[in-house]
Amino acid sequence: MPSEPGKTKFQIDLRAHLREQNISDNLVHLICEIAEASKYVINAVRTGDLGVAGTSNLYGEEQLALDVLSDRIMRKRLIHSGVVCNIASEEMEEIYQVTSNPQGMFSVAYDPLDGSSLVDVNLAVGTIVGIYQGCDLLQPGRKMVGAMYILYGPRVSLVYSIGKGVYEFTMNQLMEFTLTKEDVQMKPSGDIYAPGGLRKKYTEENERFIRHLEDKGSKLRYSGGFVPDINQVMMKGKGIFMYPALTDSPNGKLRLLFELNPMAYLIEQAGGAATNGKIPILDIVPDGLDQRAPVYIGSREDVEKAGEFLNGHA
Ligand code: AFP
Repeated sequence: MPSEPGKTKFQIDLRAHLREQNISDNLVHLICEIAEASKYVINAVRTGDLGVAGTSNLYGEEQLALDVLSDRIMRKRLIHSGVVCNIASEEMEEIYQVTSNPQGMFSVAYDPLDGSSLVDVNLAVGTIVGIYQGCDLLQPGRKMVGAMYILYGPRVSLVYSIGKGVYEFTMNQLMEFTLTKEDVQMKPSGDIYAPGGLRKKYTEENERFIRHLEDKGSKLRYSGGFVPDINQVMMKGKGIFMYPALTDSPNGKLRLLFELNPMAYLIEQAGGAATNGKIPILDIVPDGLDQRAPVYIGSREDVEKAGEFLNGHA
């Protein structure tokens, strides 16, 4: 990959890197706008009000002031990008149509501040984004033209893919995102497991799968934040995250459009896999914005093994 004169490829910033990827200027612009928005979100996370907003979201969950503020930051930036026609977020009741740009080239589904309930105990949180060509958001995730997340941890990192591998950028002291990892690749099998949901509500199949992971020597690594938990599995290059069906919630907890699709896209691009136990997450046809699905995501062989346990073949 050529880089700017006088710079090594690991000093290159996000915009310069994207310009080398042979994609449209509009997609470069959109990804950079989301990266810019994340700088305001991290500022809100670091200094904003930790209280509740007094409202609830599409799922009936109490919204925190930070959820609402992060959503406004993201939405405003997307509207003003000039290239987006439809926007949906975990914090919105319905699809937001950008009337000033009805012919926009892209639609965006995002979770502005995933794991927001962890900010008060100072754990890592993140923003998750899926990008679709055109104005239809209710498509299988495989139709996405790009996905990314921004992780607000001890450092701020941005991990993206446009279907040409996975790249990690890290925010430097000038608040620029510069390339820190290219072509992130996962190993076929790993020794980390991150299981969400109350264990006493696991089905027998999931219980047996967990015992299998423990017997093979996997270490428990679960923070309760989807972005840091996925980032760990992806950047260590091994392991599995799961949030299974529970006895009282057959579709688990995590949201297809706002959480699972973007992460499944990134993990597949890194050579991993993501399934709901039956089919790849990216092949699920969404029937609504609020759709949830069970998920097993990470190293390919570990995800396949989960499928064997769930379908009675192990
Ligand atoms: P919050 O945004 O309510 O903190 O939920 C975070 C989340 O959607 C996802 O980031 C985690 O992986 C998952 O929920 C954690 O759920 P449990 O608390 O049930 O483990």
